[in-house]
Amino acid sequence: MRFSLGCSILGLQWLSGLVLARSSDSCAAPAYVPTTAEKATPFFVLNDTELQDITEWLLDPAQGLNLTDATSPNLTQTDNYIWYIEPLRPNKTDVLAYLDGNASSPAKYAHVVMAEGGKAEPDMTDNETTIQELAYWYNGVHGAHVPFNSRPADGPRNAAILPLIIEVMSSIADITADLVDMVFYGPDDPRSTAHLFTTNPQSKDGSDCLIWIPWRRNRMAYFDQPSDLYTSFDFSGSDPSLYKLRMIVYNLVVYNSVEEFRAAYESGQIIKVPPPATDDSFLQKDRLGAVRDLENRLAPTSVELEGKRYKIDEENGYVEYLGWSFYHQFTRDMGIGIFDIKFKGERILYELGLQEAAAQYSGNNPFQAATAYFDRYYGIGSCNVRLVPGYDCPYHATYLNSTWNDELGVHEVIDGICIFESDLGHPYSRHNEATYIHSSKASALTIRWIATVGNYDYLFDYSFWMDGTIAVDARASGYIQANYYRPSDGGHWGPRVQETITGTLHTHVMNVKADFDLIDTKNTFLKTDLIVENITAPWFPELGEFEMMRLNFTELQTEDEGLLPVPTNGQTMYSVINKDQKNKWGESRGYRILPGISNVHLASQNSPFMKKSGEWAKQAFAVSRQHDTEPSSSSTQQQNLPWAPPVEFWKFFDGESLVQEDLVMWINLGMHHYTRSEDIPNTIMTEAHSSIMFAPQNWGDTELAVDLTNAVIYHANENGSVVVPDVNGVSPPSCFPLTSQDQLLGVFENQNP
Ligand SMILES: *[C@@H]1O[C@H](CO)[C@@H](O)[C@H](O)[C@H]1NC(C)=O
Ligand SMILES: *[C@@H]1O[C@H](CO)[C@@H](O)[C@H](O)[C@H]1NC(C)=O
Ligand SMILES: *[C@@H]1O[C@H](CO)[C@@H](O)[C@H](O)[C@H]1NC(C)=O
Ligand SMILES: *[C@@H]1O[C@H](CO)[C@@H](O)[C@H](O)[C@H]1NC(C)=O
Ligand SMILES: *[C@@H]1O[C@H](CO)[C@@H](O)[C@H](O)[C@H]1NC(C)=O
Ligand SMILES: *[C@@H]1O[C@H](CO)[C@@H](O)[C@H](O)[C@H]1NC(C)=O
Ligand SMILES: *[C@@H]1O[C@H](CO)[C@@H](O)[C@H](O)[C@H]1NC(C)=O
Ligand SMILES: *[C@@H]1O[C@H](CO)[C@@H](O)[C@H](O)[C@H]1NC(C)=O
Ligand SMILES: *[C@@H]1O[C@H](CO)[C@@H](O)[C@H](O)[C@H]1NC(C)=O
Ligand SMILES: CC(=O)N[C@H]1CO[C@H](CO)[C@@H](O)[C@@H]1O
Ligand SMILES: [Cu+2]
Repeated sequence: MRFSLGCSILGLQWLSGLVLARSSDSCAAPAYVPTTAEKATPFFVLNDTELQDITEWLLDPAQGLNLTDATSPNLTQTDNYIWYIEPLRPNKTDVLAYLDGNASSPAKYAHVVMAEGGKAEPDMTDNETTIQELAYWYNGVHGAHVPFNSRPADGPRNAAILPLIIEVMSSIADITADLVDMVFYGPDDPRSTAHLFTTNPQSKDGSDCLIWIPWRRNRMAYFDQPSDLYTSFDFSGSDPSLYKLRMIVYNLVVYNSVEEFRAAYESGQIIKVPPPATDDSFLQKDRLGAVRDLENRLAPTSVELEGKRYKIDEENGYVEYLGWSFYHQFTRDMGIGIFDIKFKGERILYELGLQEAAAQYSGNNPFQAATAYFDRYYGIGSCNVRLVPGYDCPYHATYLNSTWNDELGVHEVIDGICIFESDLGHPYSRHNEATYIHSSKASALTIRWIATVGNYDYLFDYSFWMDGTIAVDARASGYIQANYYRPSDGGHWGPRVQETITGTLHTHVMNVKADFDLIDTKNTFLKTDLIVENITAPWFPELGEFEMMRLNFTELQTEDEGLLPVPTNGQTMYSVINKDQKNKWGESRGYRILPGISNVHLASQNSPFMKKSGEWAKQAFAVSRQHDTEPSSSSTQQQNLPWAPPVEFWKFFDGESLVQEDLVMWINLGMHHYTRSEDIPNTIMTEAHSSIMFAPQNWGDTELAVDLTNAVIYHANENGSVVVPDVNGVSPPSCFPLTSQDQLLGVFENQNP
C-alpha cells in the first residue's frame, strides 16, 4: 500500500504560495510490526464446534432438562429451550493466577441462559456447563431466575402476544385510519402502515407483564414518526387466553375497551389532532444548501509517515503501544472489555469496560413516561456495526473483526473495531526560557467501536496516551425518540423540532467499570479536598484572620462511603493510590480520576421504571471492593425487573474496608439530553459527548514522557548564531513536503523579536 501526497502539495502551494520541498515521491508503505502476547488470552469466545457440543450435551435427555431444540419451528413460550450461550468470563482470581503466576489458563465455562416455560412456574435460568446455577452473579431476590413475566420478547414470546394485538388493532383499523392515518393488521400484513413496538420495562417485579405500544408510521426512522395513539395490553402469564387489552389512549384521553373507544368515535366525542406529517424527508441526511467556501476540499487527516507505532496480536486480542499493553474481549452484552492494562510493565487496571447504557425518558403520555431502556438487554455488543473507513475512524486505522457469542451462534462483524493513533493536536509540554526552548508532541492510541441500538448510535473510545493517561469517551448520534407535538405541553418535555414532533427530554447514563490494580491489588481511595480556612499568620499581623486554602486528605475507610458525587467546583481530587508503593519522593504512587464532560446520573432517584434496576445510575461515581461475585453493576435481564433486578448494585456497598484492598470504581458517563432542532435528522457527536480520564498522580518521580524522542530542544549557543534544534533524530521523512512555515531553524532566534 502506498499513498501519494500530490494533492496536498497543490493545496499548500495555492494557500501559501510557498512550497519548499516539492517531491513527487510517495512515502514508502509503513511496515506492519506483529507481536505475540506472552500469555494466550484467557478471555475467549466459544467456537461453533464448542457451541454445538454444549447444545447437544444439554439436549441429551440424560441431563433431565426436558429441552426443546431452540431452532424448532414449533417452539412456543411454554417450552424449555436455550435462549443463549456465551463464554462465562473467568473469575479475576483465576485469571491473575494465570497471568501473574504459574497457573494454567482458567478452565473454560459456558454461561447458558434457558427459558423454562415448560415448568409449573415457568422462569428463565442461568446454569453452568456442569449444570450449576449461576447464582454467584446475582444478588437480587430472584437470584439467577427471571420470572416469566419479565422474559425477553423473543420469537416464541412475540408469537404468543401478537394475535391479540392484531385482533384489537384490526377491529379499530377504520378509526385509526381516520385519526392517525395508519392501520395495523400484523407486522407481515401488506396493508399495515403502522409499526409495532413494545416499550420497556414490561414488568415491575415479575408479578405482571403490562406493555405499552406507541403507534408510529412504519417508514424510515419510525422513531420520529409518532402519532398520538397508544395502546396497552396485559400479557401476564403464559396462557394467551388470559391476555387482555387494558387501555387505548388517544389525544391523552383513556378508553378502557375497544367498545368504549368506538362509541366515543361514532358519537363524535373524540377531538381529532393532526396525524403525523406524511413528508418525512427531514429524516434524511442527504446534503442540502450551498457548499461553503473551500469546503469542497478533503478535510485534514492524520498520516503515519514512518509506519504504525502500535502492534497487534489479533488471535489473542492483544495490543502494545509505546509502553502500553492490554487484552480485549468482545461480548454480546457490553461490546469491548479491556483487560490487564499495563504501562511500562506495571499493571494499572485489571478491567475497564462498559457495564450498561440506560436511557430514561419523560413525557406527558404513557409511552415516553414509561420508557427506560437498558441497552445491555438488547445487546449493546450485538448492535456493533461495521465502521466506515475515513469517516467513523481516521484513514489508515487498523480494523479488527468483532466476534462474540449470541443466541446460538458465533457472530462476527467485519471491521467492527478500529484502532488508530492520533496526534492530540497540542504539545505535550513546552516552554521558552531565555537560553532554552522545548516542545514535545502528544499522541494517543484509541480503540473504538460503534453500536447502533435501535434509534441511537453510541461510539465508545478507550484511549491510551503516551504519558500514562487513559481516557474513556462516549458519544451519541442517530435518531432521537421523538414525541408527538402537543402545543399545550408548553415545551416542558422538549422543543418542537418538526411539523408534528418534539424532541423528548431524556437522560443517558452509561456505567463503566474500572477495576484498578495499581501494581497489585492492594489499593486505597484517597479524596484530596481543597479546603478554605480562616487562619492567622505572624507575618501578616495587619490582616488578622484571613482566608487561605490548603489540601486535606481523607481515605475512604469503608464501602459505606463509596457512593460519590462529581466534586463541586472541582474542589476534591479523587485518586486511587497504593500506599505500599512510594515514588522516589516518598509519595504513594497513584492515579487520579478526572471527571470529564457530563458525568451525569439519573435526575430521578425514585422513578418506578428504574427503582432498583438503575441503582448504578444514581450517583456519579462509586467505589467498592472487588469480588468475583460482583462482576458487574448490571445484568442482561435487568430491563424488565426494575423493582427486583438480578443485580442490586447498592448491595455491593456493605461496609467492607476499602483501605489497601482490591478496589473497583464504577463510573457514570452520560448526558441529560436537552433536545433541540439540531437533533434532526441526527444527534450531533460534537456535543453529545461524555468522558472520564485517569492520569498518573505521583506515579513516577517526574513526568512519564521524558523518554520520548518526538520532542525538540533548542539550547542557546554562546555566539548567538543560528541555533540548531535537537530533534532526537526524529523528523519527517523527505517524502513529506514541508512548507517554509514548518521550518525549525530560526525559531530560537526569532523569540521575543
Ligand atoms: C474449537 O475449539 C476447540 C478447542 O476448544 C478446538 O479443538 C476446535 O478445533 C475448534 N473448532 C473450530 C471449528 O475452530
Ligand atoms: C411442527 O408442527 C407441525 C404441525 O403441528 C408438525 O407437522 C411438524 O412435524 C412439527 N415440526 C417439528 C419440528 O416438530
Ligand atoms: C417438558 O416440556 C414440555 C414443554 O416443552 C411440557 O409440556 C412437559 O410437561 C415437560 N415435561 C416434564 C416432565 O416436565
Ligand atoms: C468464581 O468465584 C465464585 C465465588 O468464589 C465461585 O462460586 C465460582 O464457582 C467461581 N467460578 C468459576 C468459573 O470458577
Ligand atoms: C513459577 O515457577 C517458577 C519456576 O518453577 C518459580 O521460580 C516461581 O516462583 C513461580 N512463581 C509463582 C508465582 O509461583
Ligand atoms: C475479518 O473477517 C474477514 C472475513 O471473514 C477476513 O477476511 C479478515 O481477515 C478478518 N480480519 C481480521 C483482522 O481477522
Ligand atoms: C472567615 O471569616 C469571615 C469573617 O468572619 C467569614 O465571613 C468567612 O465565612 C470565614 N471563612 C471561612 C472559610 O470560614
Ligand atoms: C480534613 O481531613 C480529616 C481527615 O480525613 C477530617 O477529619 C477533617 O474533617 C477534614 N477537614 C475538613 C475541613 O474537611
Ligand atoms: C558560532 O558560530 C559559528 C558560525 O557563525 C558556528 O560555526 C559555531 O558552531 C557556533 N558556535 C556554537 C557553539 O554553536
Ligand atoms: C434448568 C436447570 O437445569 N436448572 C438447574 C440449574 O442448576 C440447579 C443447581 O444445580 C438445579 O437445581 C436446577 O434444576
Ligand atoms: Cu439522547
